[in-house]
Amino acid sequence: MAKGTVAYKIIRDHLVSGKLITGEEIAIRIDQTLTQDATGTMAYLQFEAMGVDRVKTELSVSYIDHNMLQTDFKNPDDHKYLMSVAKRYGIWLSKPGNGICHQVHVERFAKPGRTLLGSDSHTPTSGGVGMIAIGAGGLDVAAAMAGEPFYLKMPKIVGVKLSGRLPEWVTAKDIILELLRRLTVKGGVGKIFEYFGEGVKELSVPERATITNMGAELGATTSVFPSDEITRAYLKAQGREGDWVELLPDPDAEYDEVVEINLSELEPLIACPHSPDRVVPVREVEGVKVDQVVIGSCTNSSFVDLIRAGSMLRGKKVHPDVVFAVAPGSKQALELITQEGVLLNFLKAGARILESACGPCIGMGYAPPSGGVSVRSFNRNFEGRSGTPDAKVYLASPEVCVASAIAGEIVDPRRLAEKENINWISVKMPERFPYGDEAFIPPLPEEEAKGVEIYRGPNIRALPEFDELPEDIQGEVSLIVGDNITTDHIMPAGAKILPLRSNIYAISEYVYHYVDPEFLLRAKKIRDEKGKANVIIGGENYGQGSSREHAALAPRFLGVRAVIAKSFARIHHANLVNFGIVPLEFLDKEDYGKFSLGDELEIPGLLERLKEGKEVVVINKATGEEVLCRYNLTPKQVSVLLAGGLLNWIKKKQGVPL
Ligand code: MIC
Ligand code: SF4
Repeated sequence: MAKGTVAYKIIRDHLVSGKLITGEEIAIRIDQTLTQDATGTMAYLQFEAMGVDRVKTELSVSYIDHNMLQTDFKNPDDHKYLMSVAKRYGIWLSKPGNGICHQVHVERFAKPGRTLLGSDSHTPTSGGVGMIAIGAGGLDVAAAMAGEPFYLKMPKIVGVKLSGRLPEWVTAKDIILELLRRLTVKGGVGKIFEYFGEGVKELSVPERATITNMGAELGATTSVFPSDEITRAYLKAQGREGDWVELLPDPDAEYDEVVEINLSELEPLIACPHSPDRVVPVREVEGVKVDQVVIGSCTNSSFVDLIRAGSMLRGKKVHPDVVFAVAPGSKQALELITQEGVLLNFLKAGARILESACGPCIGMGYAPPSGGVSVRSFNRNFEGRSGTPDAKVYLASPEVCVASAIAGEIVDPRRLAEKENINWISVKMPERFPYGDEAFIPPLPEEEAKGVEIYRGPNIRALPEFDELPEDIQGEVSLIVGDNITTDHIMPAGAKILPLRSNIYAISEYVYHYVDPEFLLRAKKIRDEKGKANVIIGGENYGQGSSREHAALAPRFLGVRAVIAKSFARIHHANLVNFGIVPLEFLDKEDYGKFSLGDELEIPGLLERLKEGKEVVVINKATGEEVLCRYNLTPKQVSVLLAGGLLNWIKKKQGVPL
């Protein structure tokens, strides 16, 4: 039961209901929340609908970092909405340009021993300072701001024992890539990864945050490091020593499982297109010609990353065939590399300097050329995510990125360093960081806040209303997909679609756009002309990746009422429930093959069966076959589904008219 571990202790101290037994439903109190603009507008529309006067958390922060292109009124309208909501409800606001939410949160707000719920899948980044930080859909975060606890199944606590010392040119990124190589993108579902052992002392807070950040790619609930003297020194340099508490695993702590990594045996690794778990040693793909390189994203854009990358470039030039860019993770990191003179190295080497924002990571600018190869220090390389459908994106440490930018081809940094006479440097932690707090707007006092009017531009459309779950489902198979479908497949982002996040009517036109452009018309026909429910058939790990609830909300709007899959990713599963789509799992995975596009289906007595906890029968009317399905739903989730979604459920609970 993992007693005595850091994760167990934090969860125990925040337990509101349930027993700390793996797989049992628990509810935990949420101390802090974060949102970003792309999920935030919807989260705050939902929060507003809950009729609460002021956030009930210790701290809530609204970041603007994703939708930054501002090619027309849409994004700035959303920013203005978010700024007014923050003022109205007692929320901190981090202005555009201030940095990527996770990076900034670690720097300025993350607190050891506390809980954080964020409407972004990389929220676990703050686990790098010893907090339980979980990514969730916007609606769950809105509920937490309204004072609701967060419900989850008690995860398994996996101890990752780090022994040995990282060799030169091998970094934190290689530790998490090694885990992804071993465990794959679904290896972490239902698990918390807690790091322990001698090797932990080798890692600074930003390096720990790289690991907890990319733990999201394992499908993990979260990842956590202990809070030790290294954490204390970091928080002190941030002017926040008062936020520090020591949090170490007890000497007799027992993990549910243990994975061991000997740091001394690692070498530079790289994830090949198009999945973060297609990991091989860099030397195996050496020689692949590179078109563009970028250092940035919430995974690897801290000052540690930038200082080392910038130092490698001193007196060097980016290869003439390569375009190289840097997007510092925060204004603080940018200020620091400016002070240290490292920014100049980037400029002199021929780098483009991008804004401190998500940018290329989510296809917001800097897309690769057709069929191009891009080497990035990021965390996701799903097909098409960069904005170029046929680009090939590789993921690696900033050091591998710089080496490849200089060489014009993928190269092991150890080999390049030898050839080009580049020395490895260990980065010194500053005594005091430039805080960079100018770009935060603190919450207004309660009385003043009450008078603030919320701004709503034409890009913001009210949420559609959804009905309750019908007794039975009469449906049709409108799409069949394979394993590891990502939320980028379901609800793509990028420069054209991301600005539509506050308008469900407009964004739903792009559901499964690149997977099957015919899906939209089919779904609408089933919904409007045939008056039936759309049913999607999926493979393993359905809905991995982002926390975007639009990947559930928009399909629900198009009439999807059930997804039948071999298995689901955690956040998407919760989002489906939150928007009233029933996630069913094949009892026998072979039954996946028993459905064809256009088959008519019936799910008789669905409502009763959910209420009674019985397995569900899906009748394929086209073949006459019956397939048994189960569901992995807690009692609370069943009642949410019956209500037609979480918003209806909360409104009922709070006595707000539906
Ligand atoms: C992502 O990395 O895919 C995002 C964009 O940050 C998402 C959130 C979103 O879709 O807005 C995430 O990771 O949750
Ligand atoms: Fe932003 Fe990319 Fe991090 Fe998502 S993964 S929060 S898009 S930097």
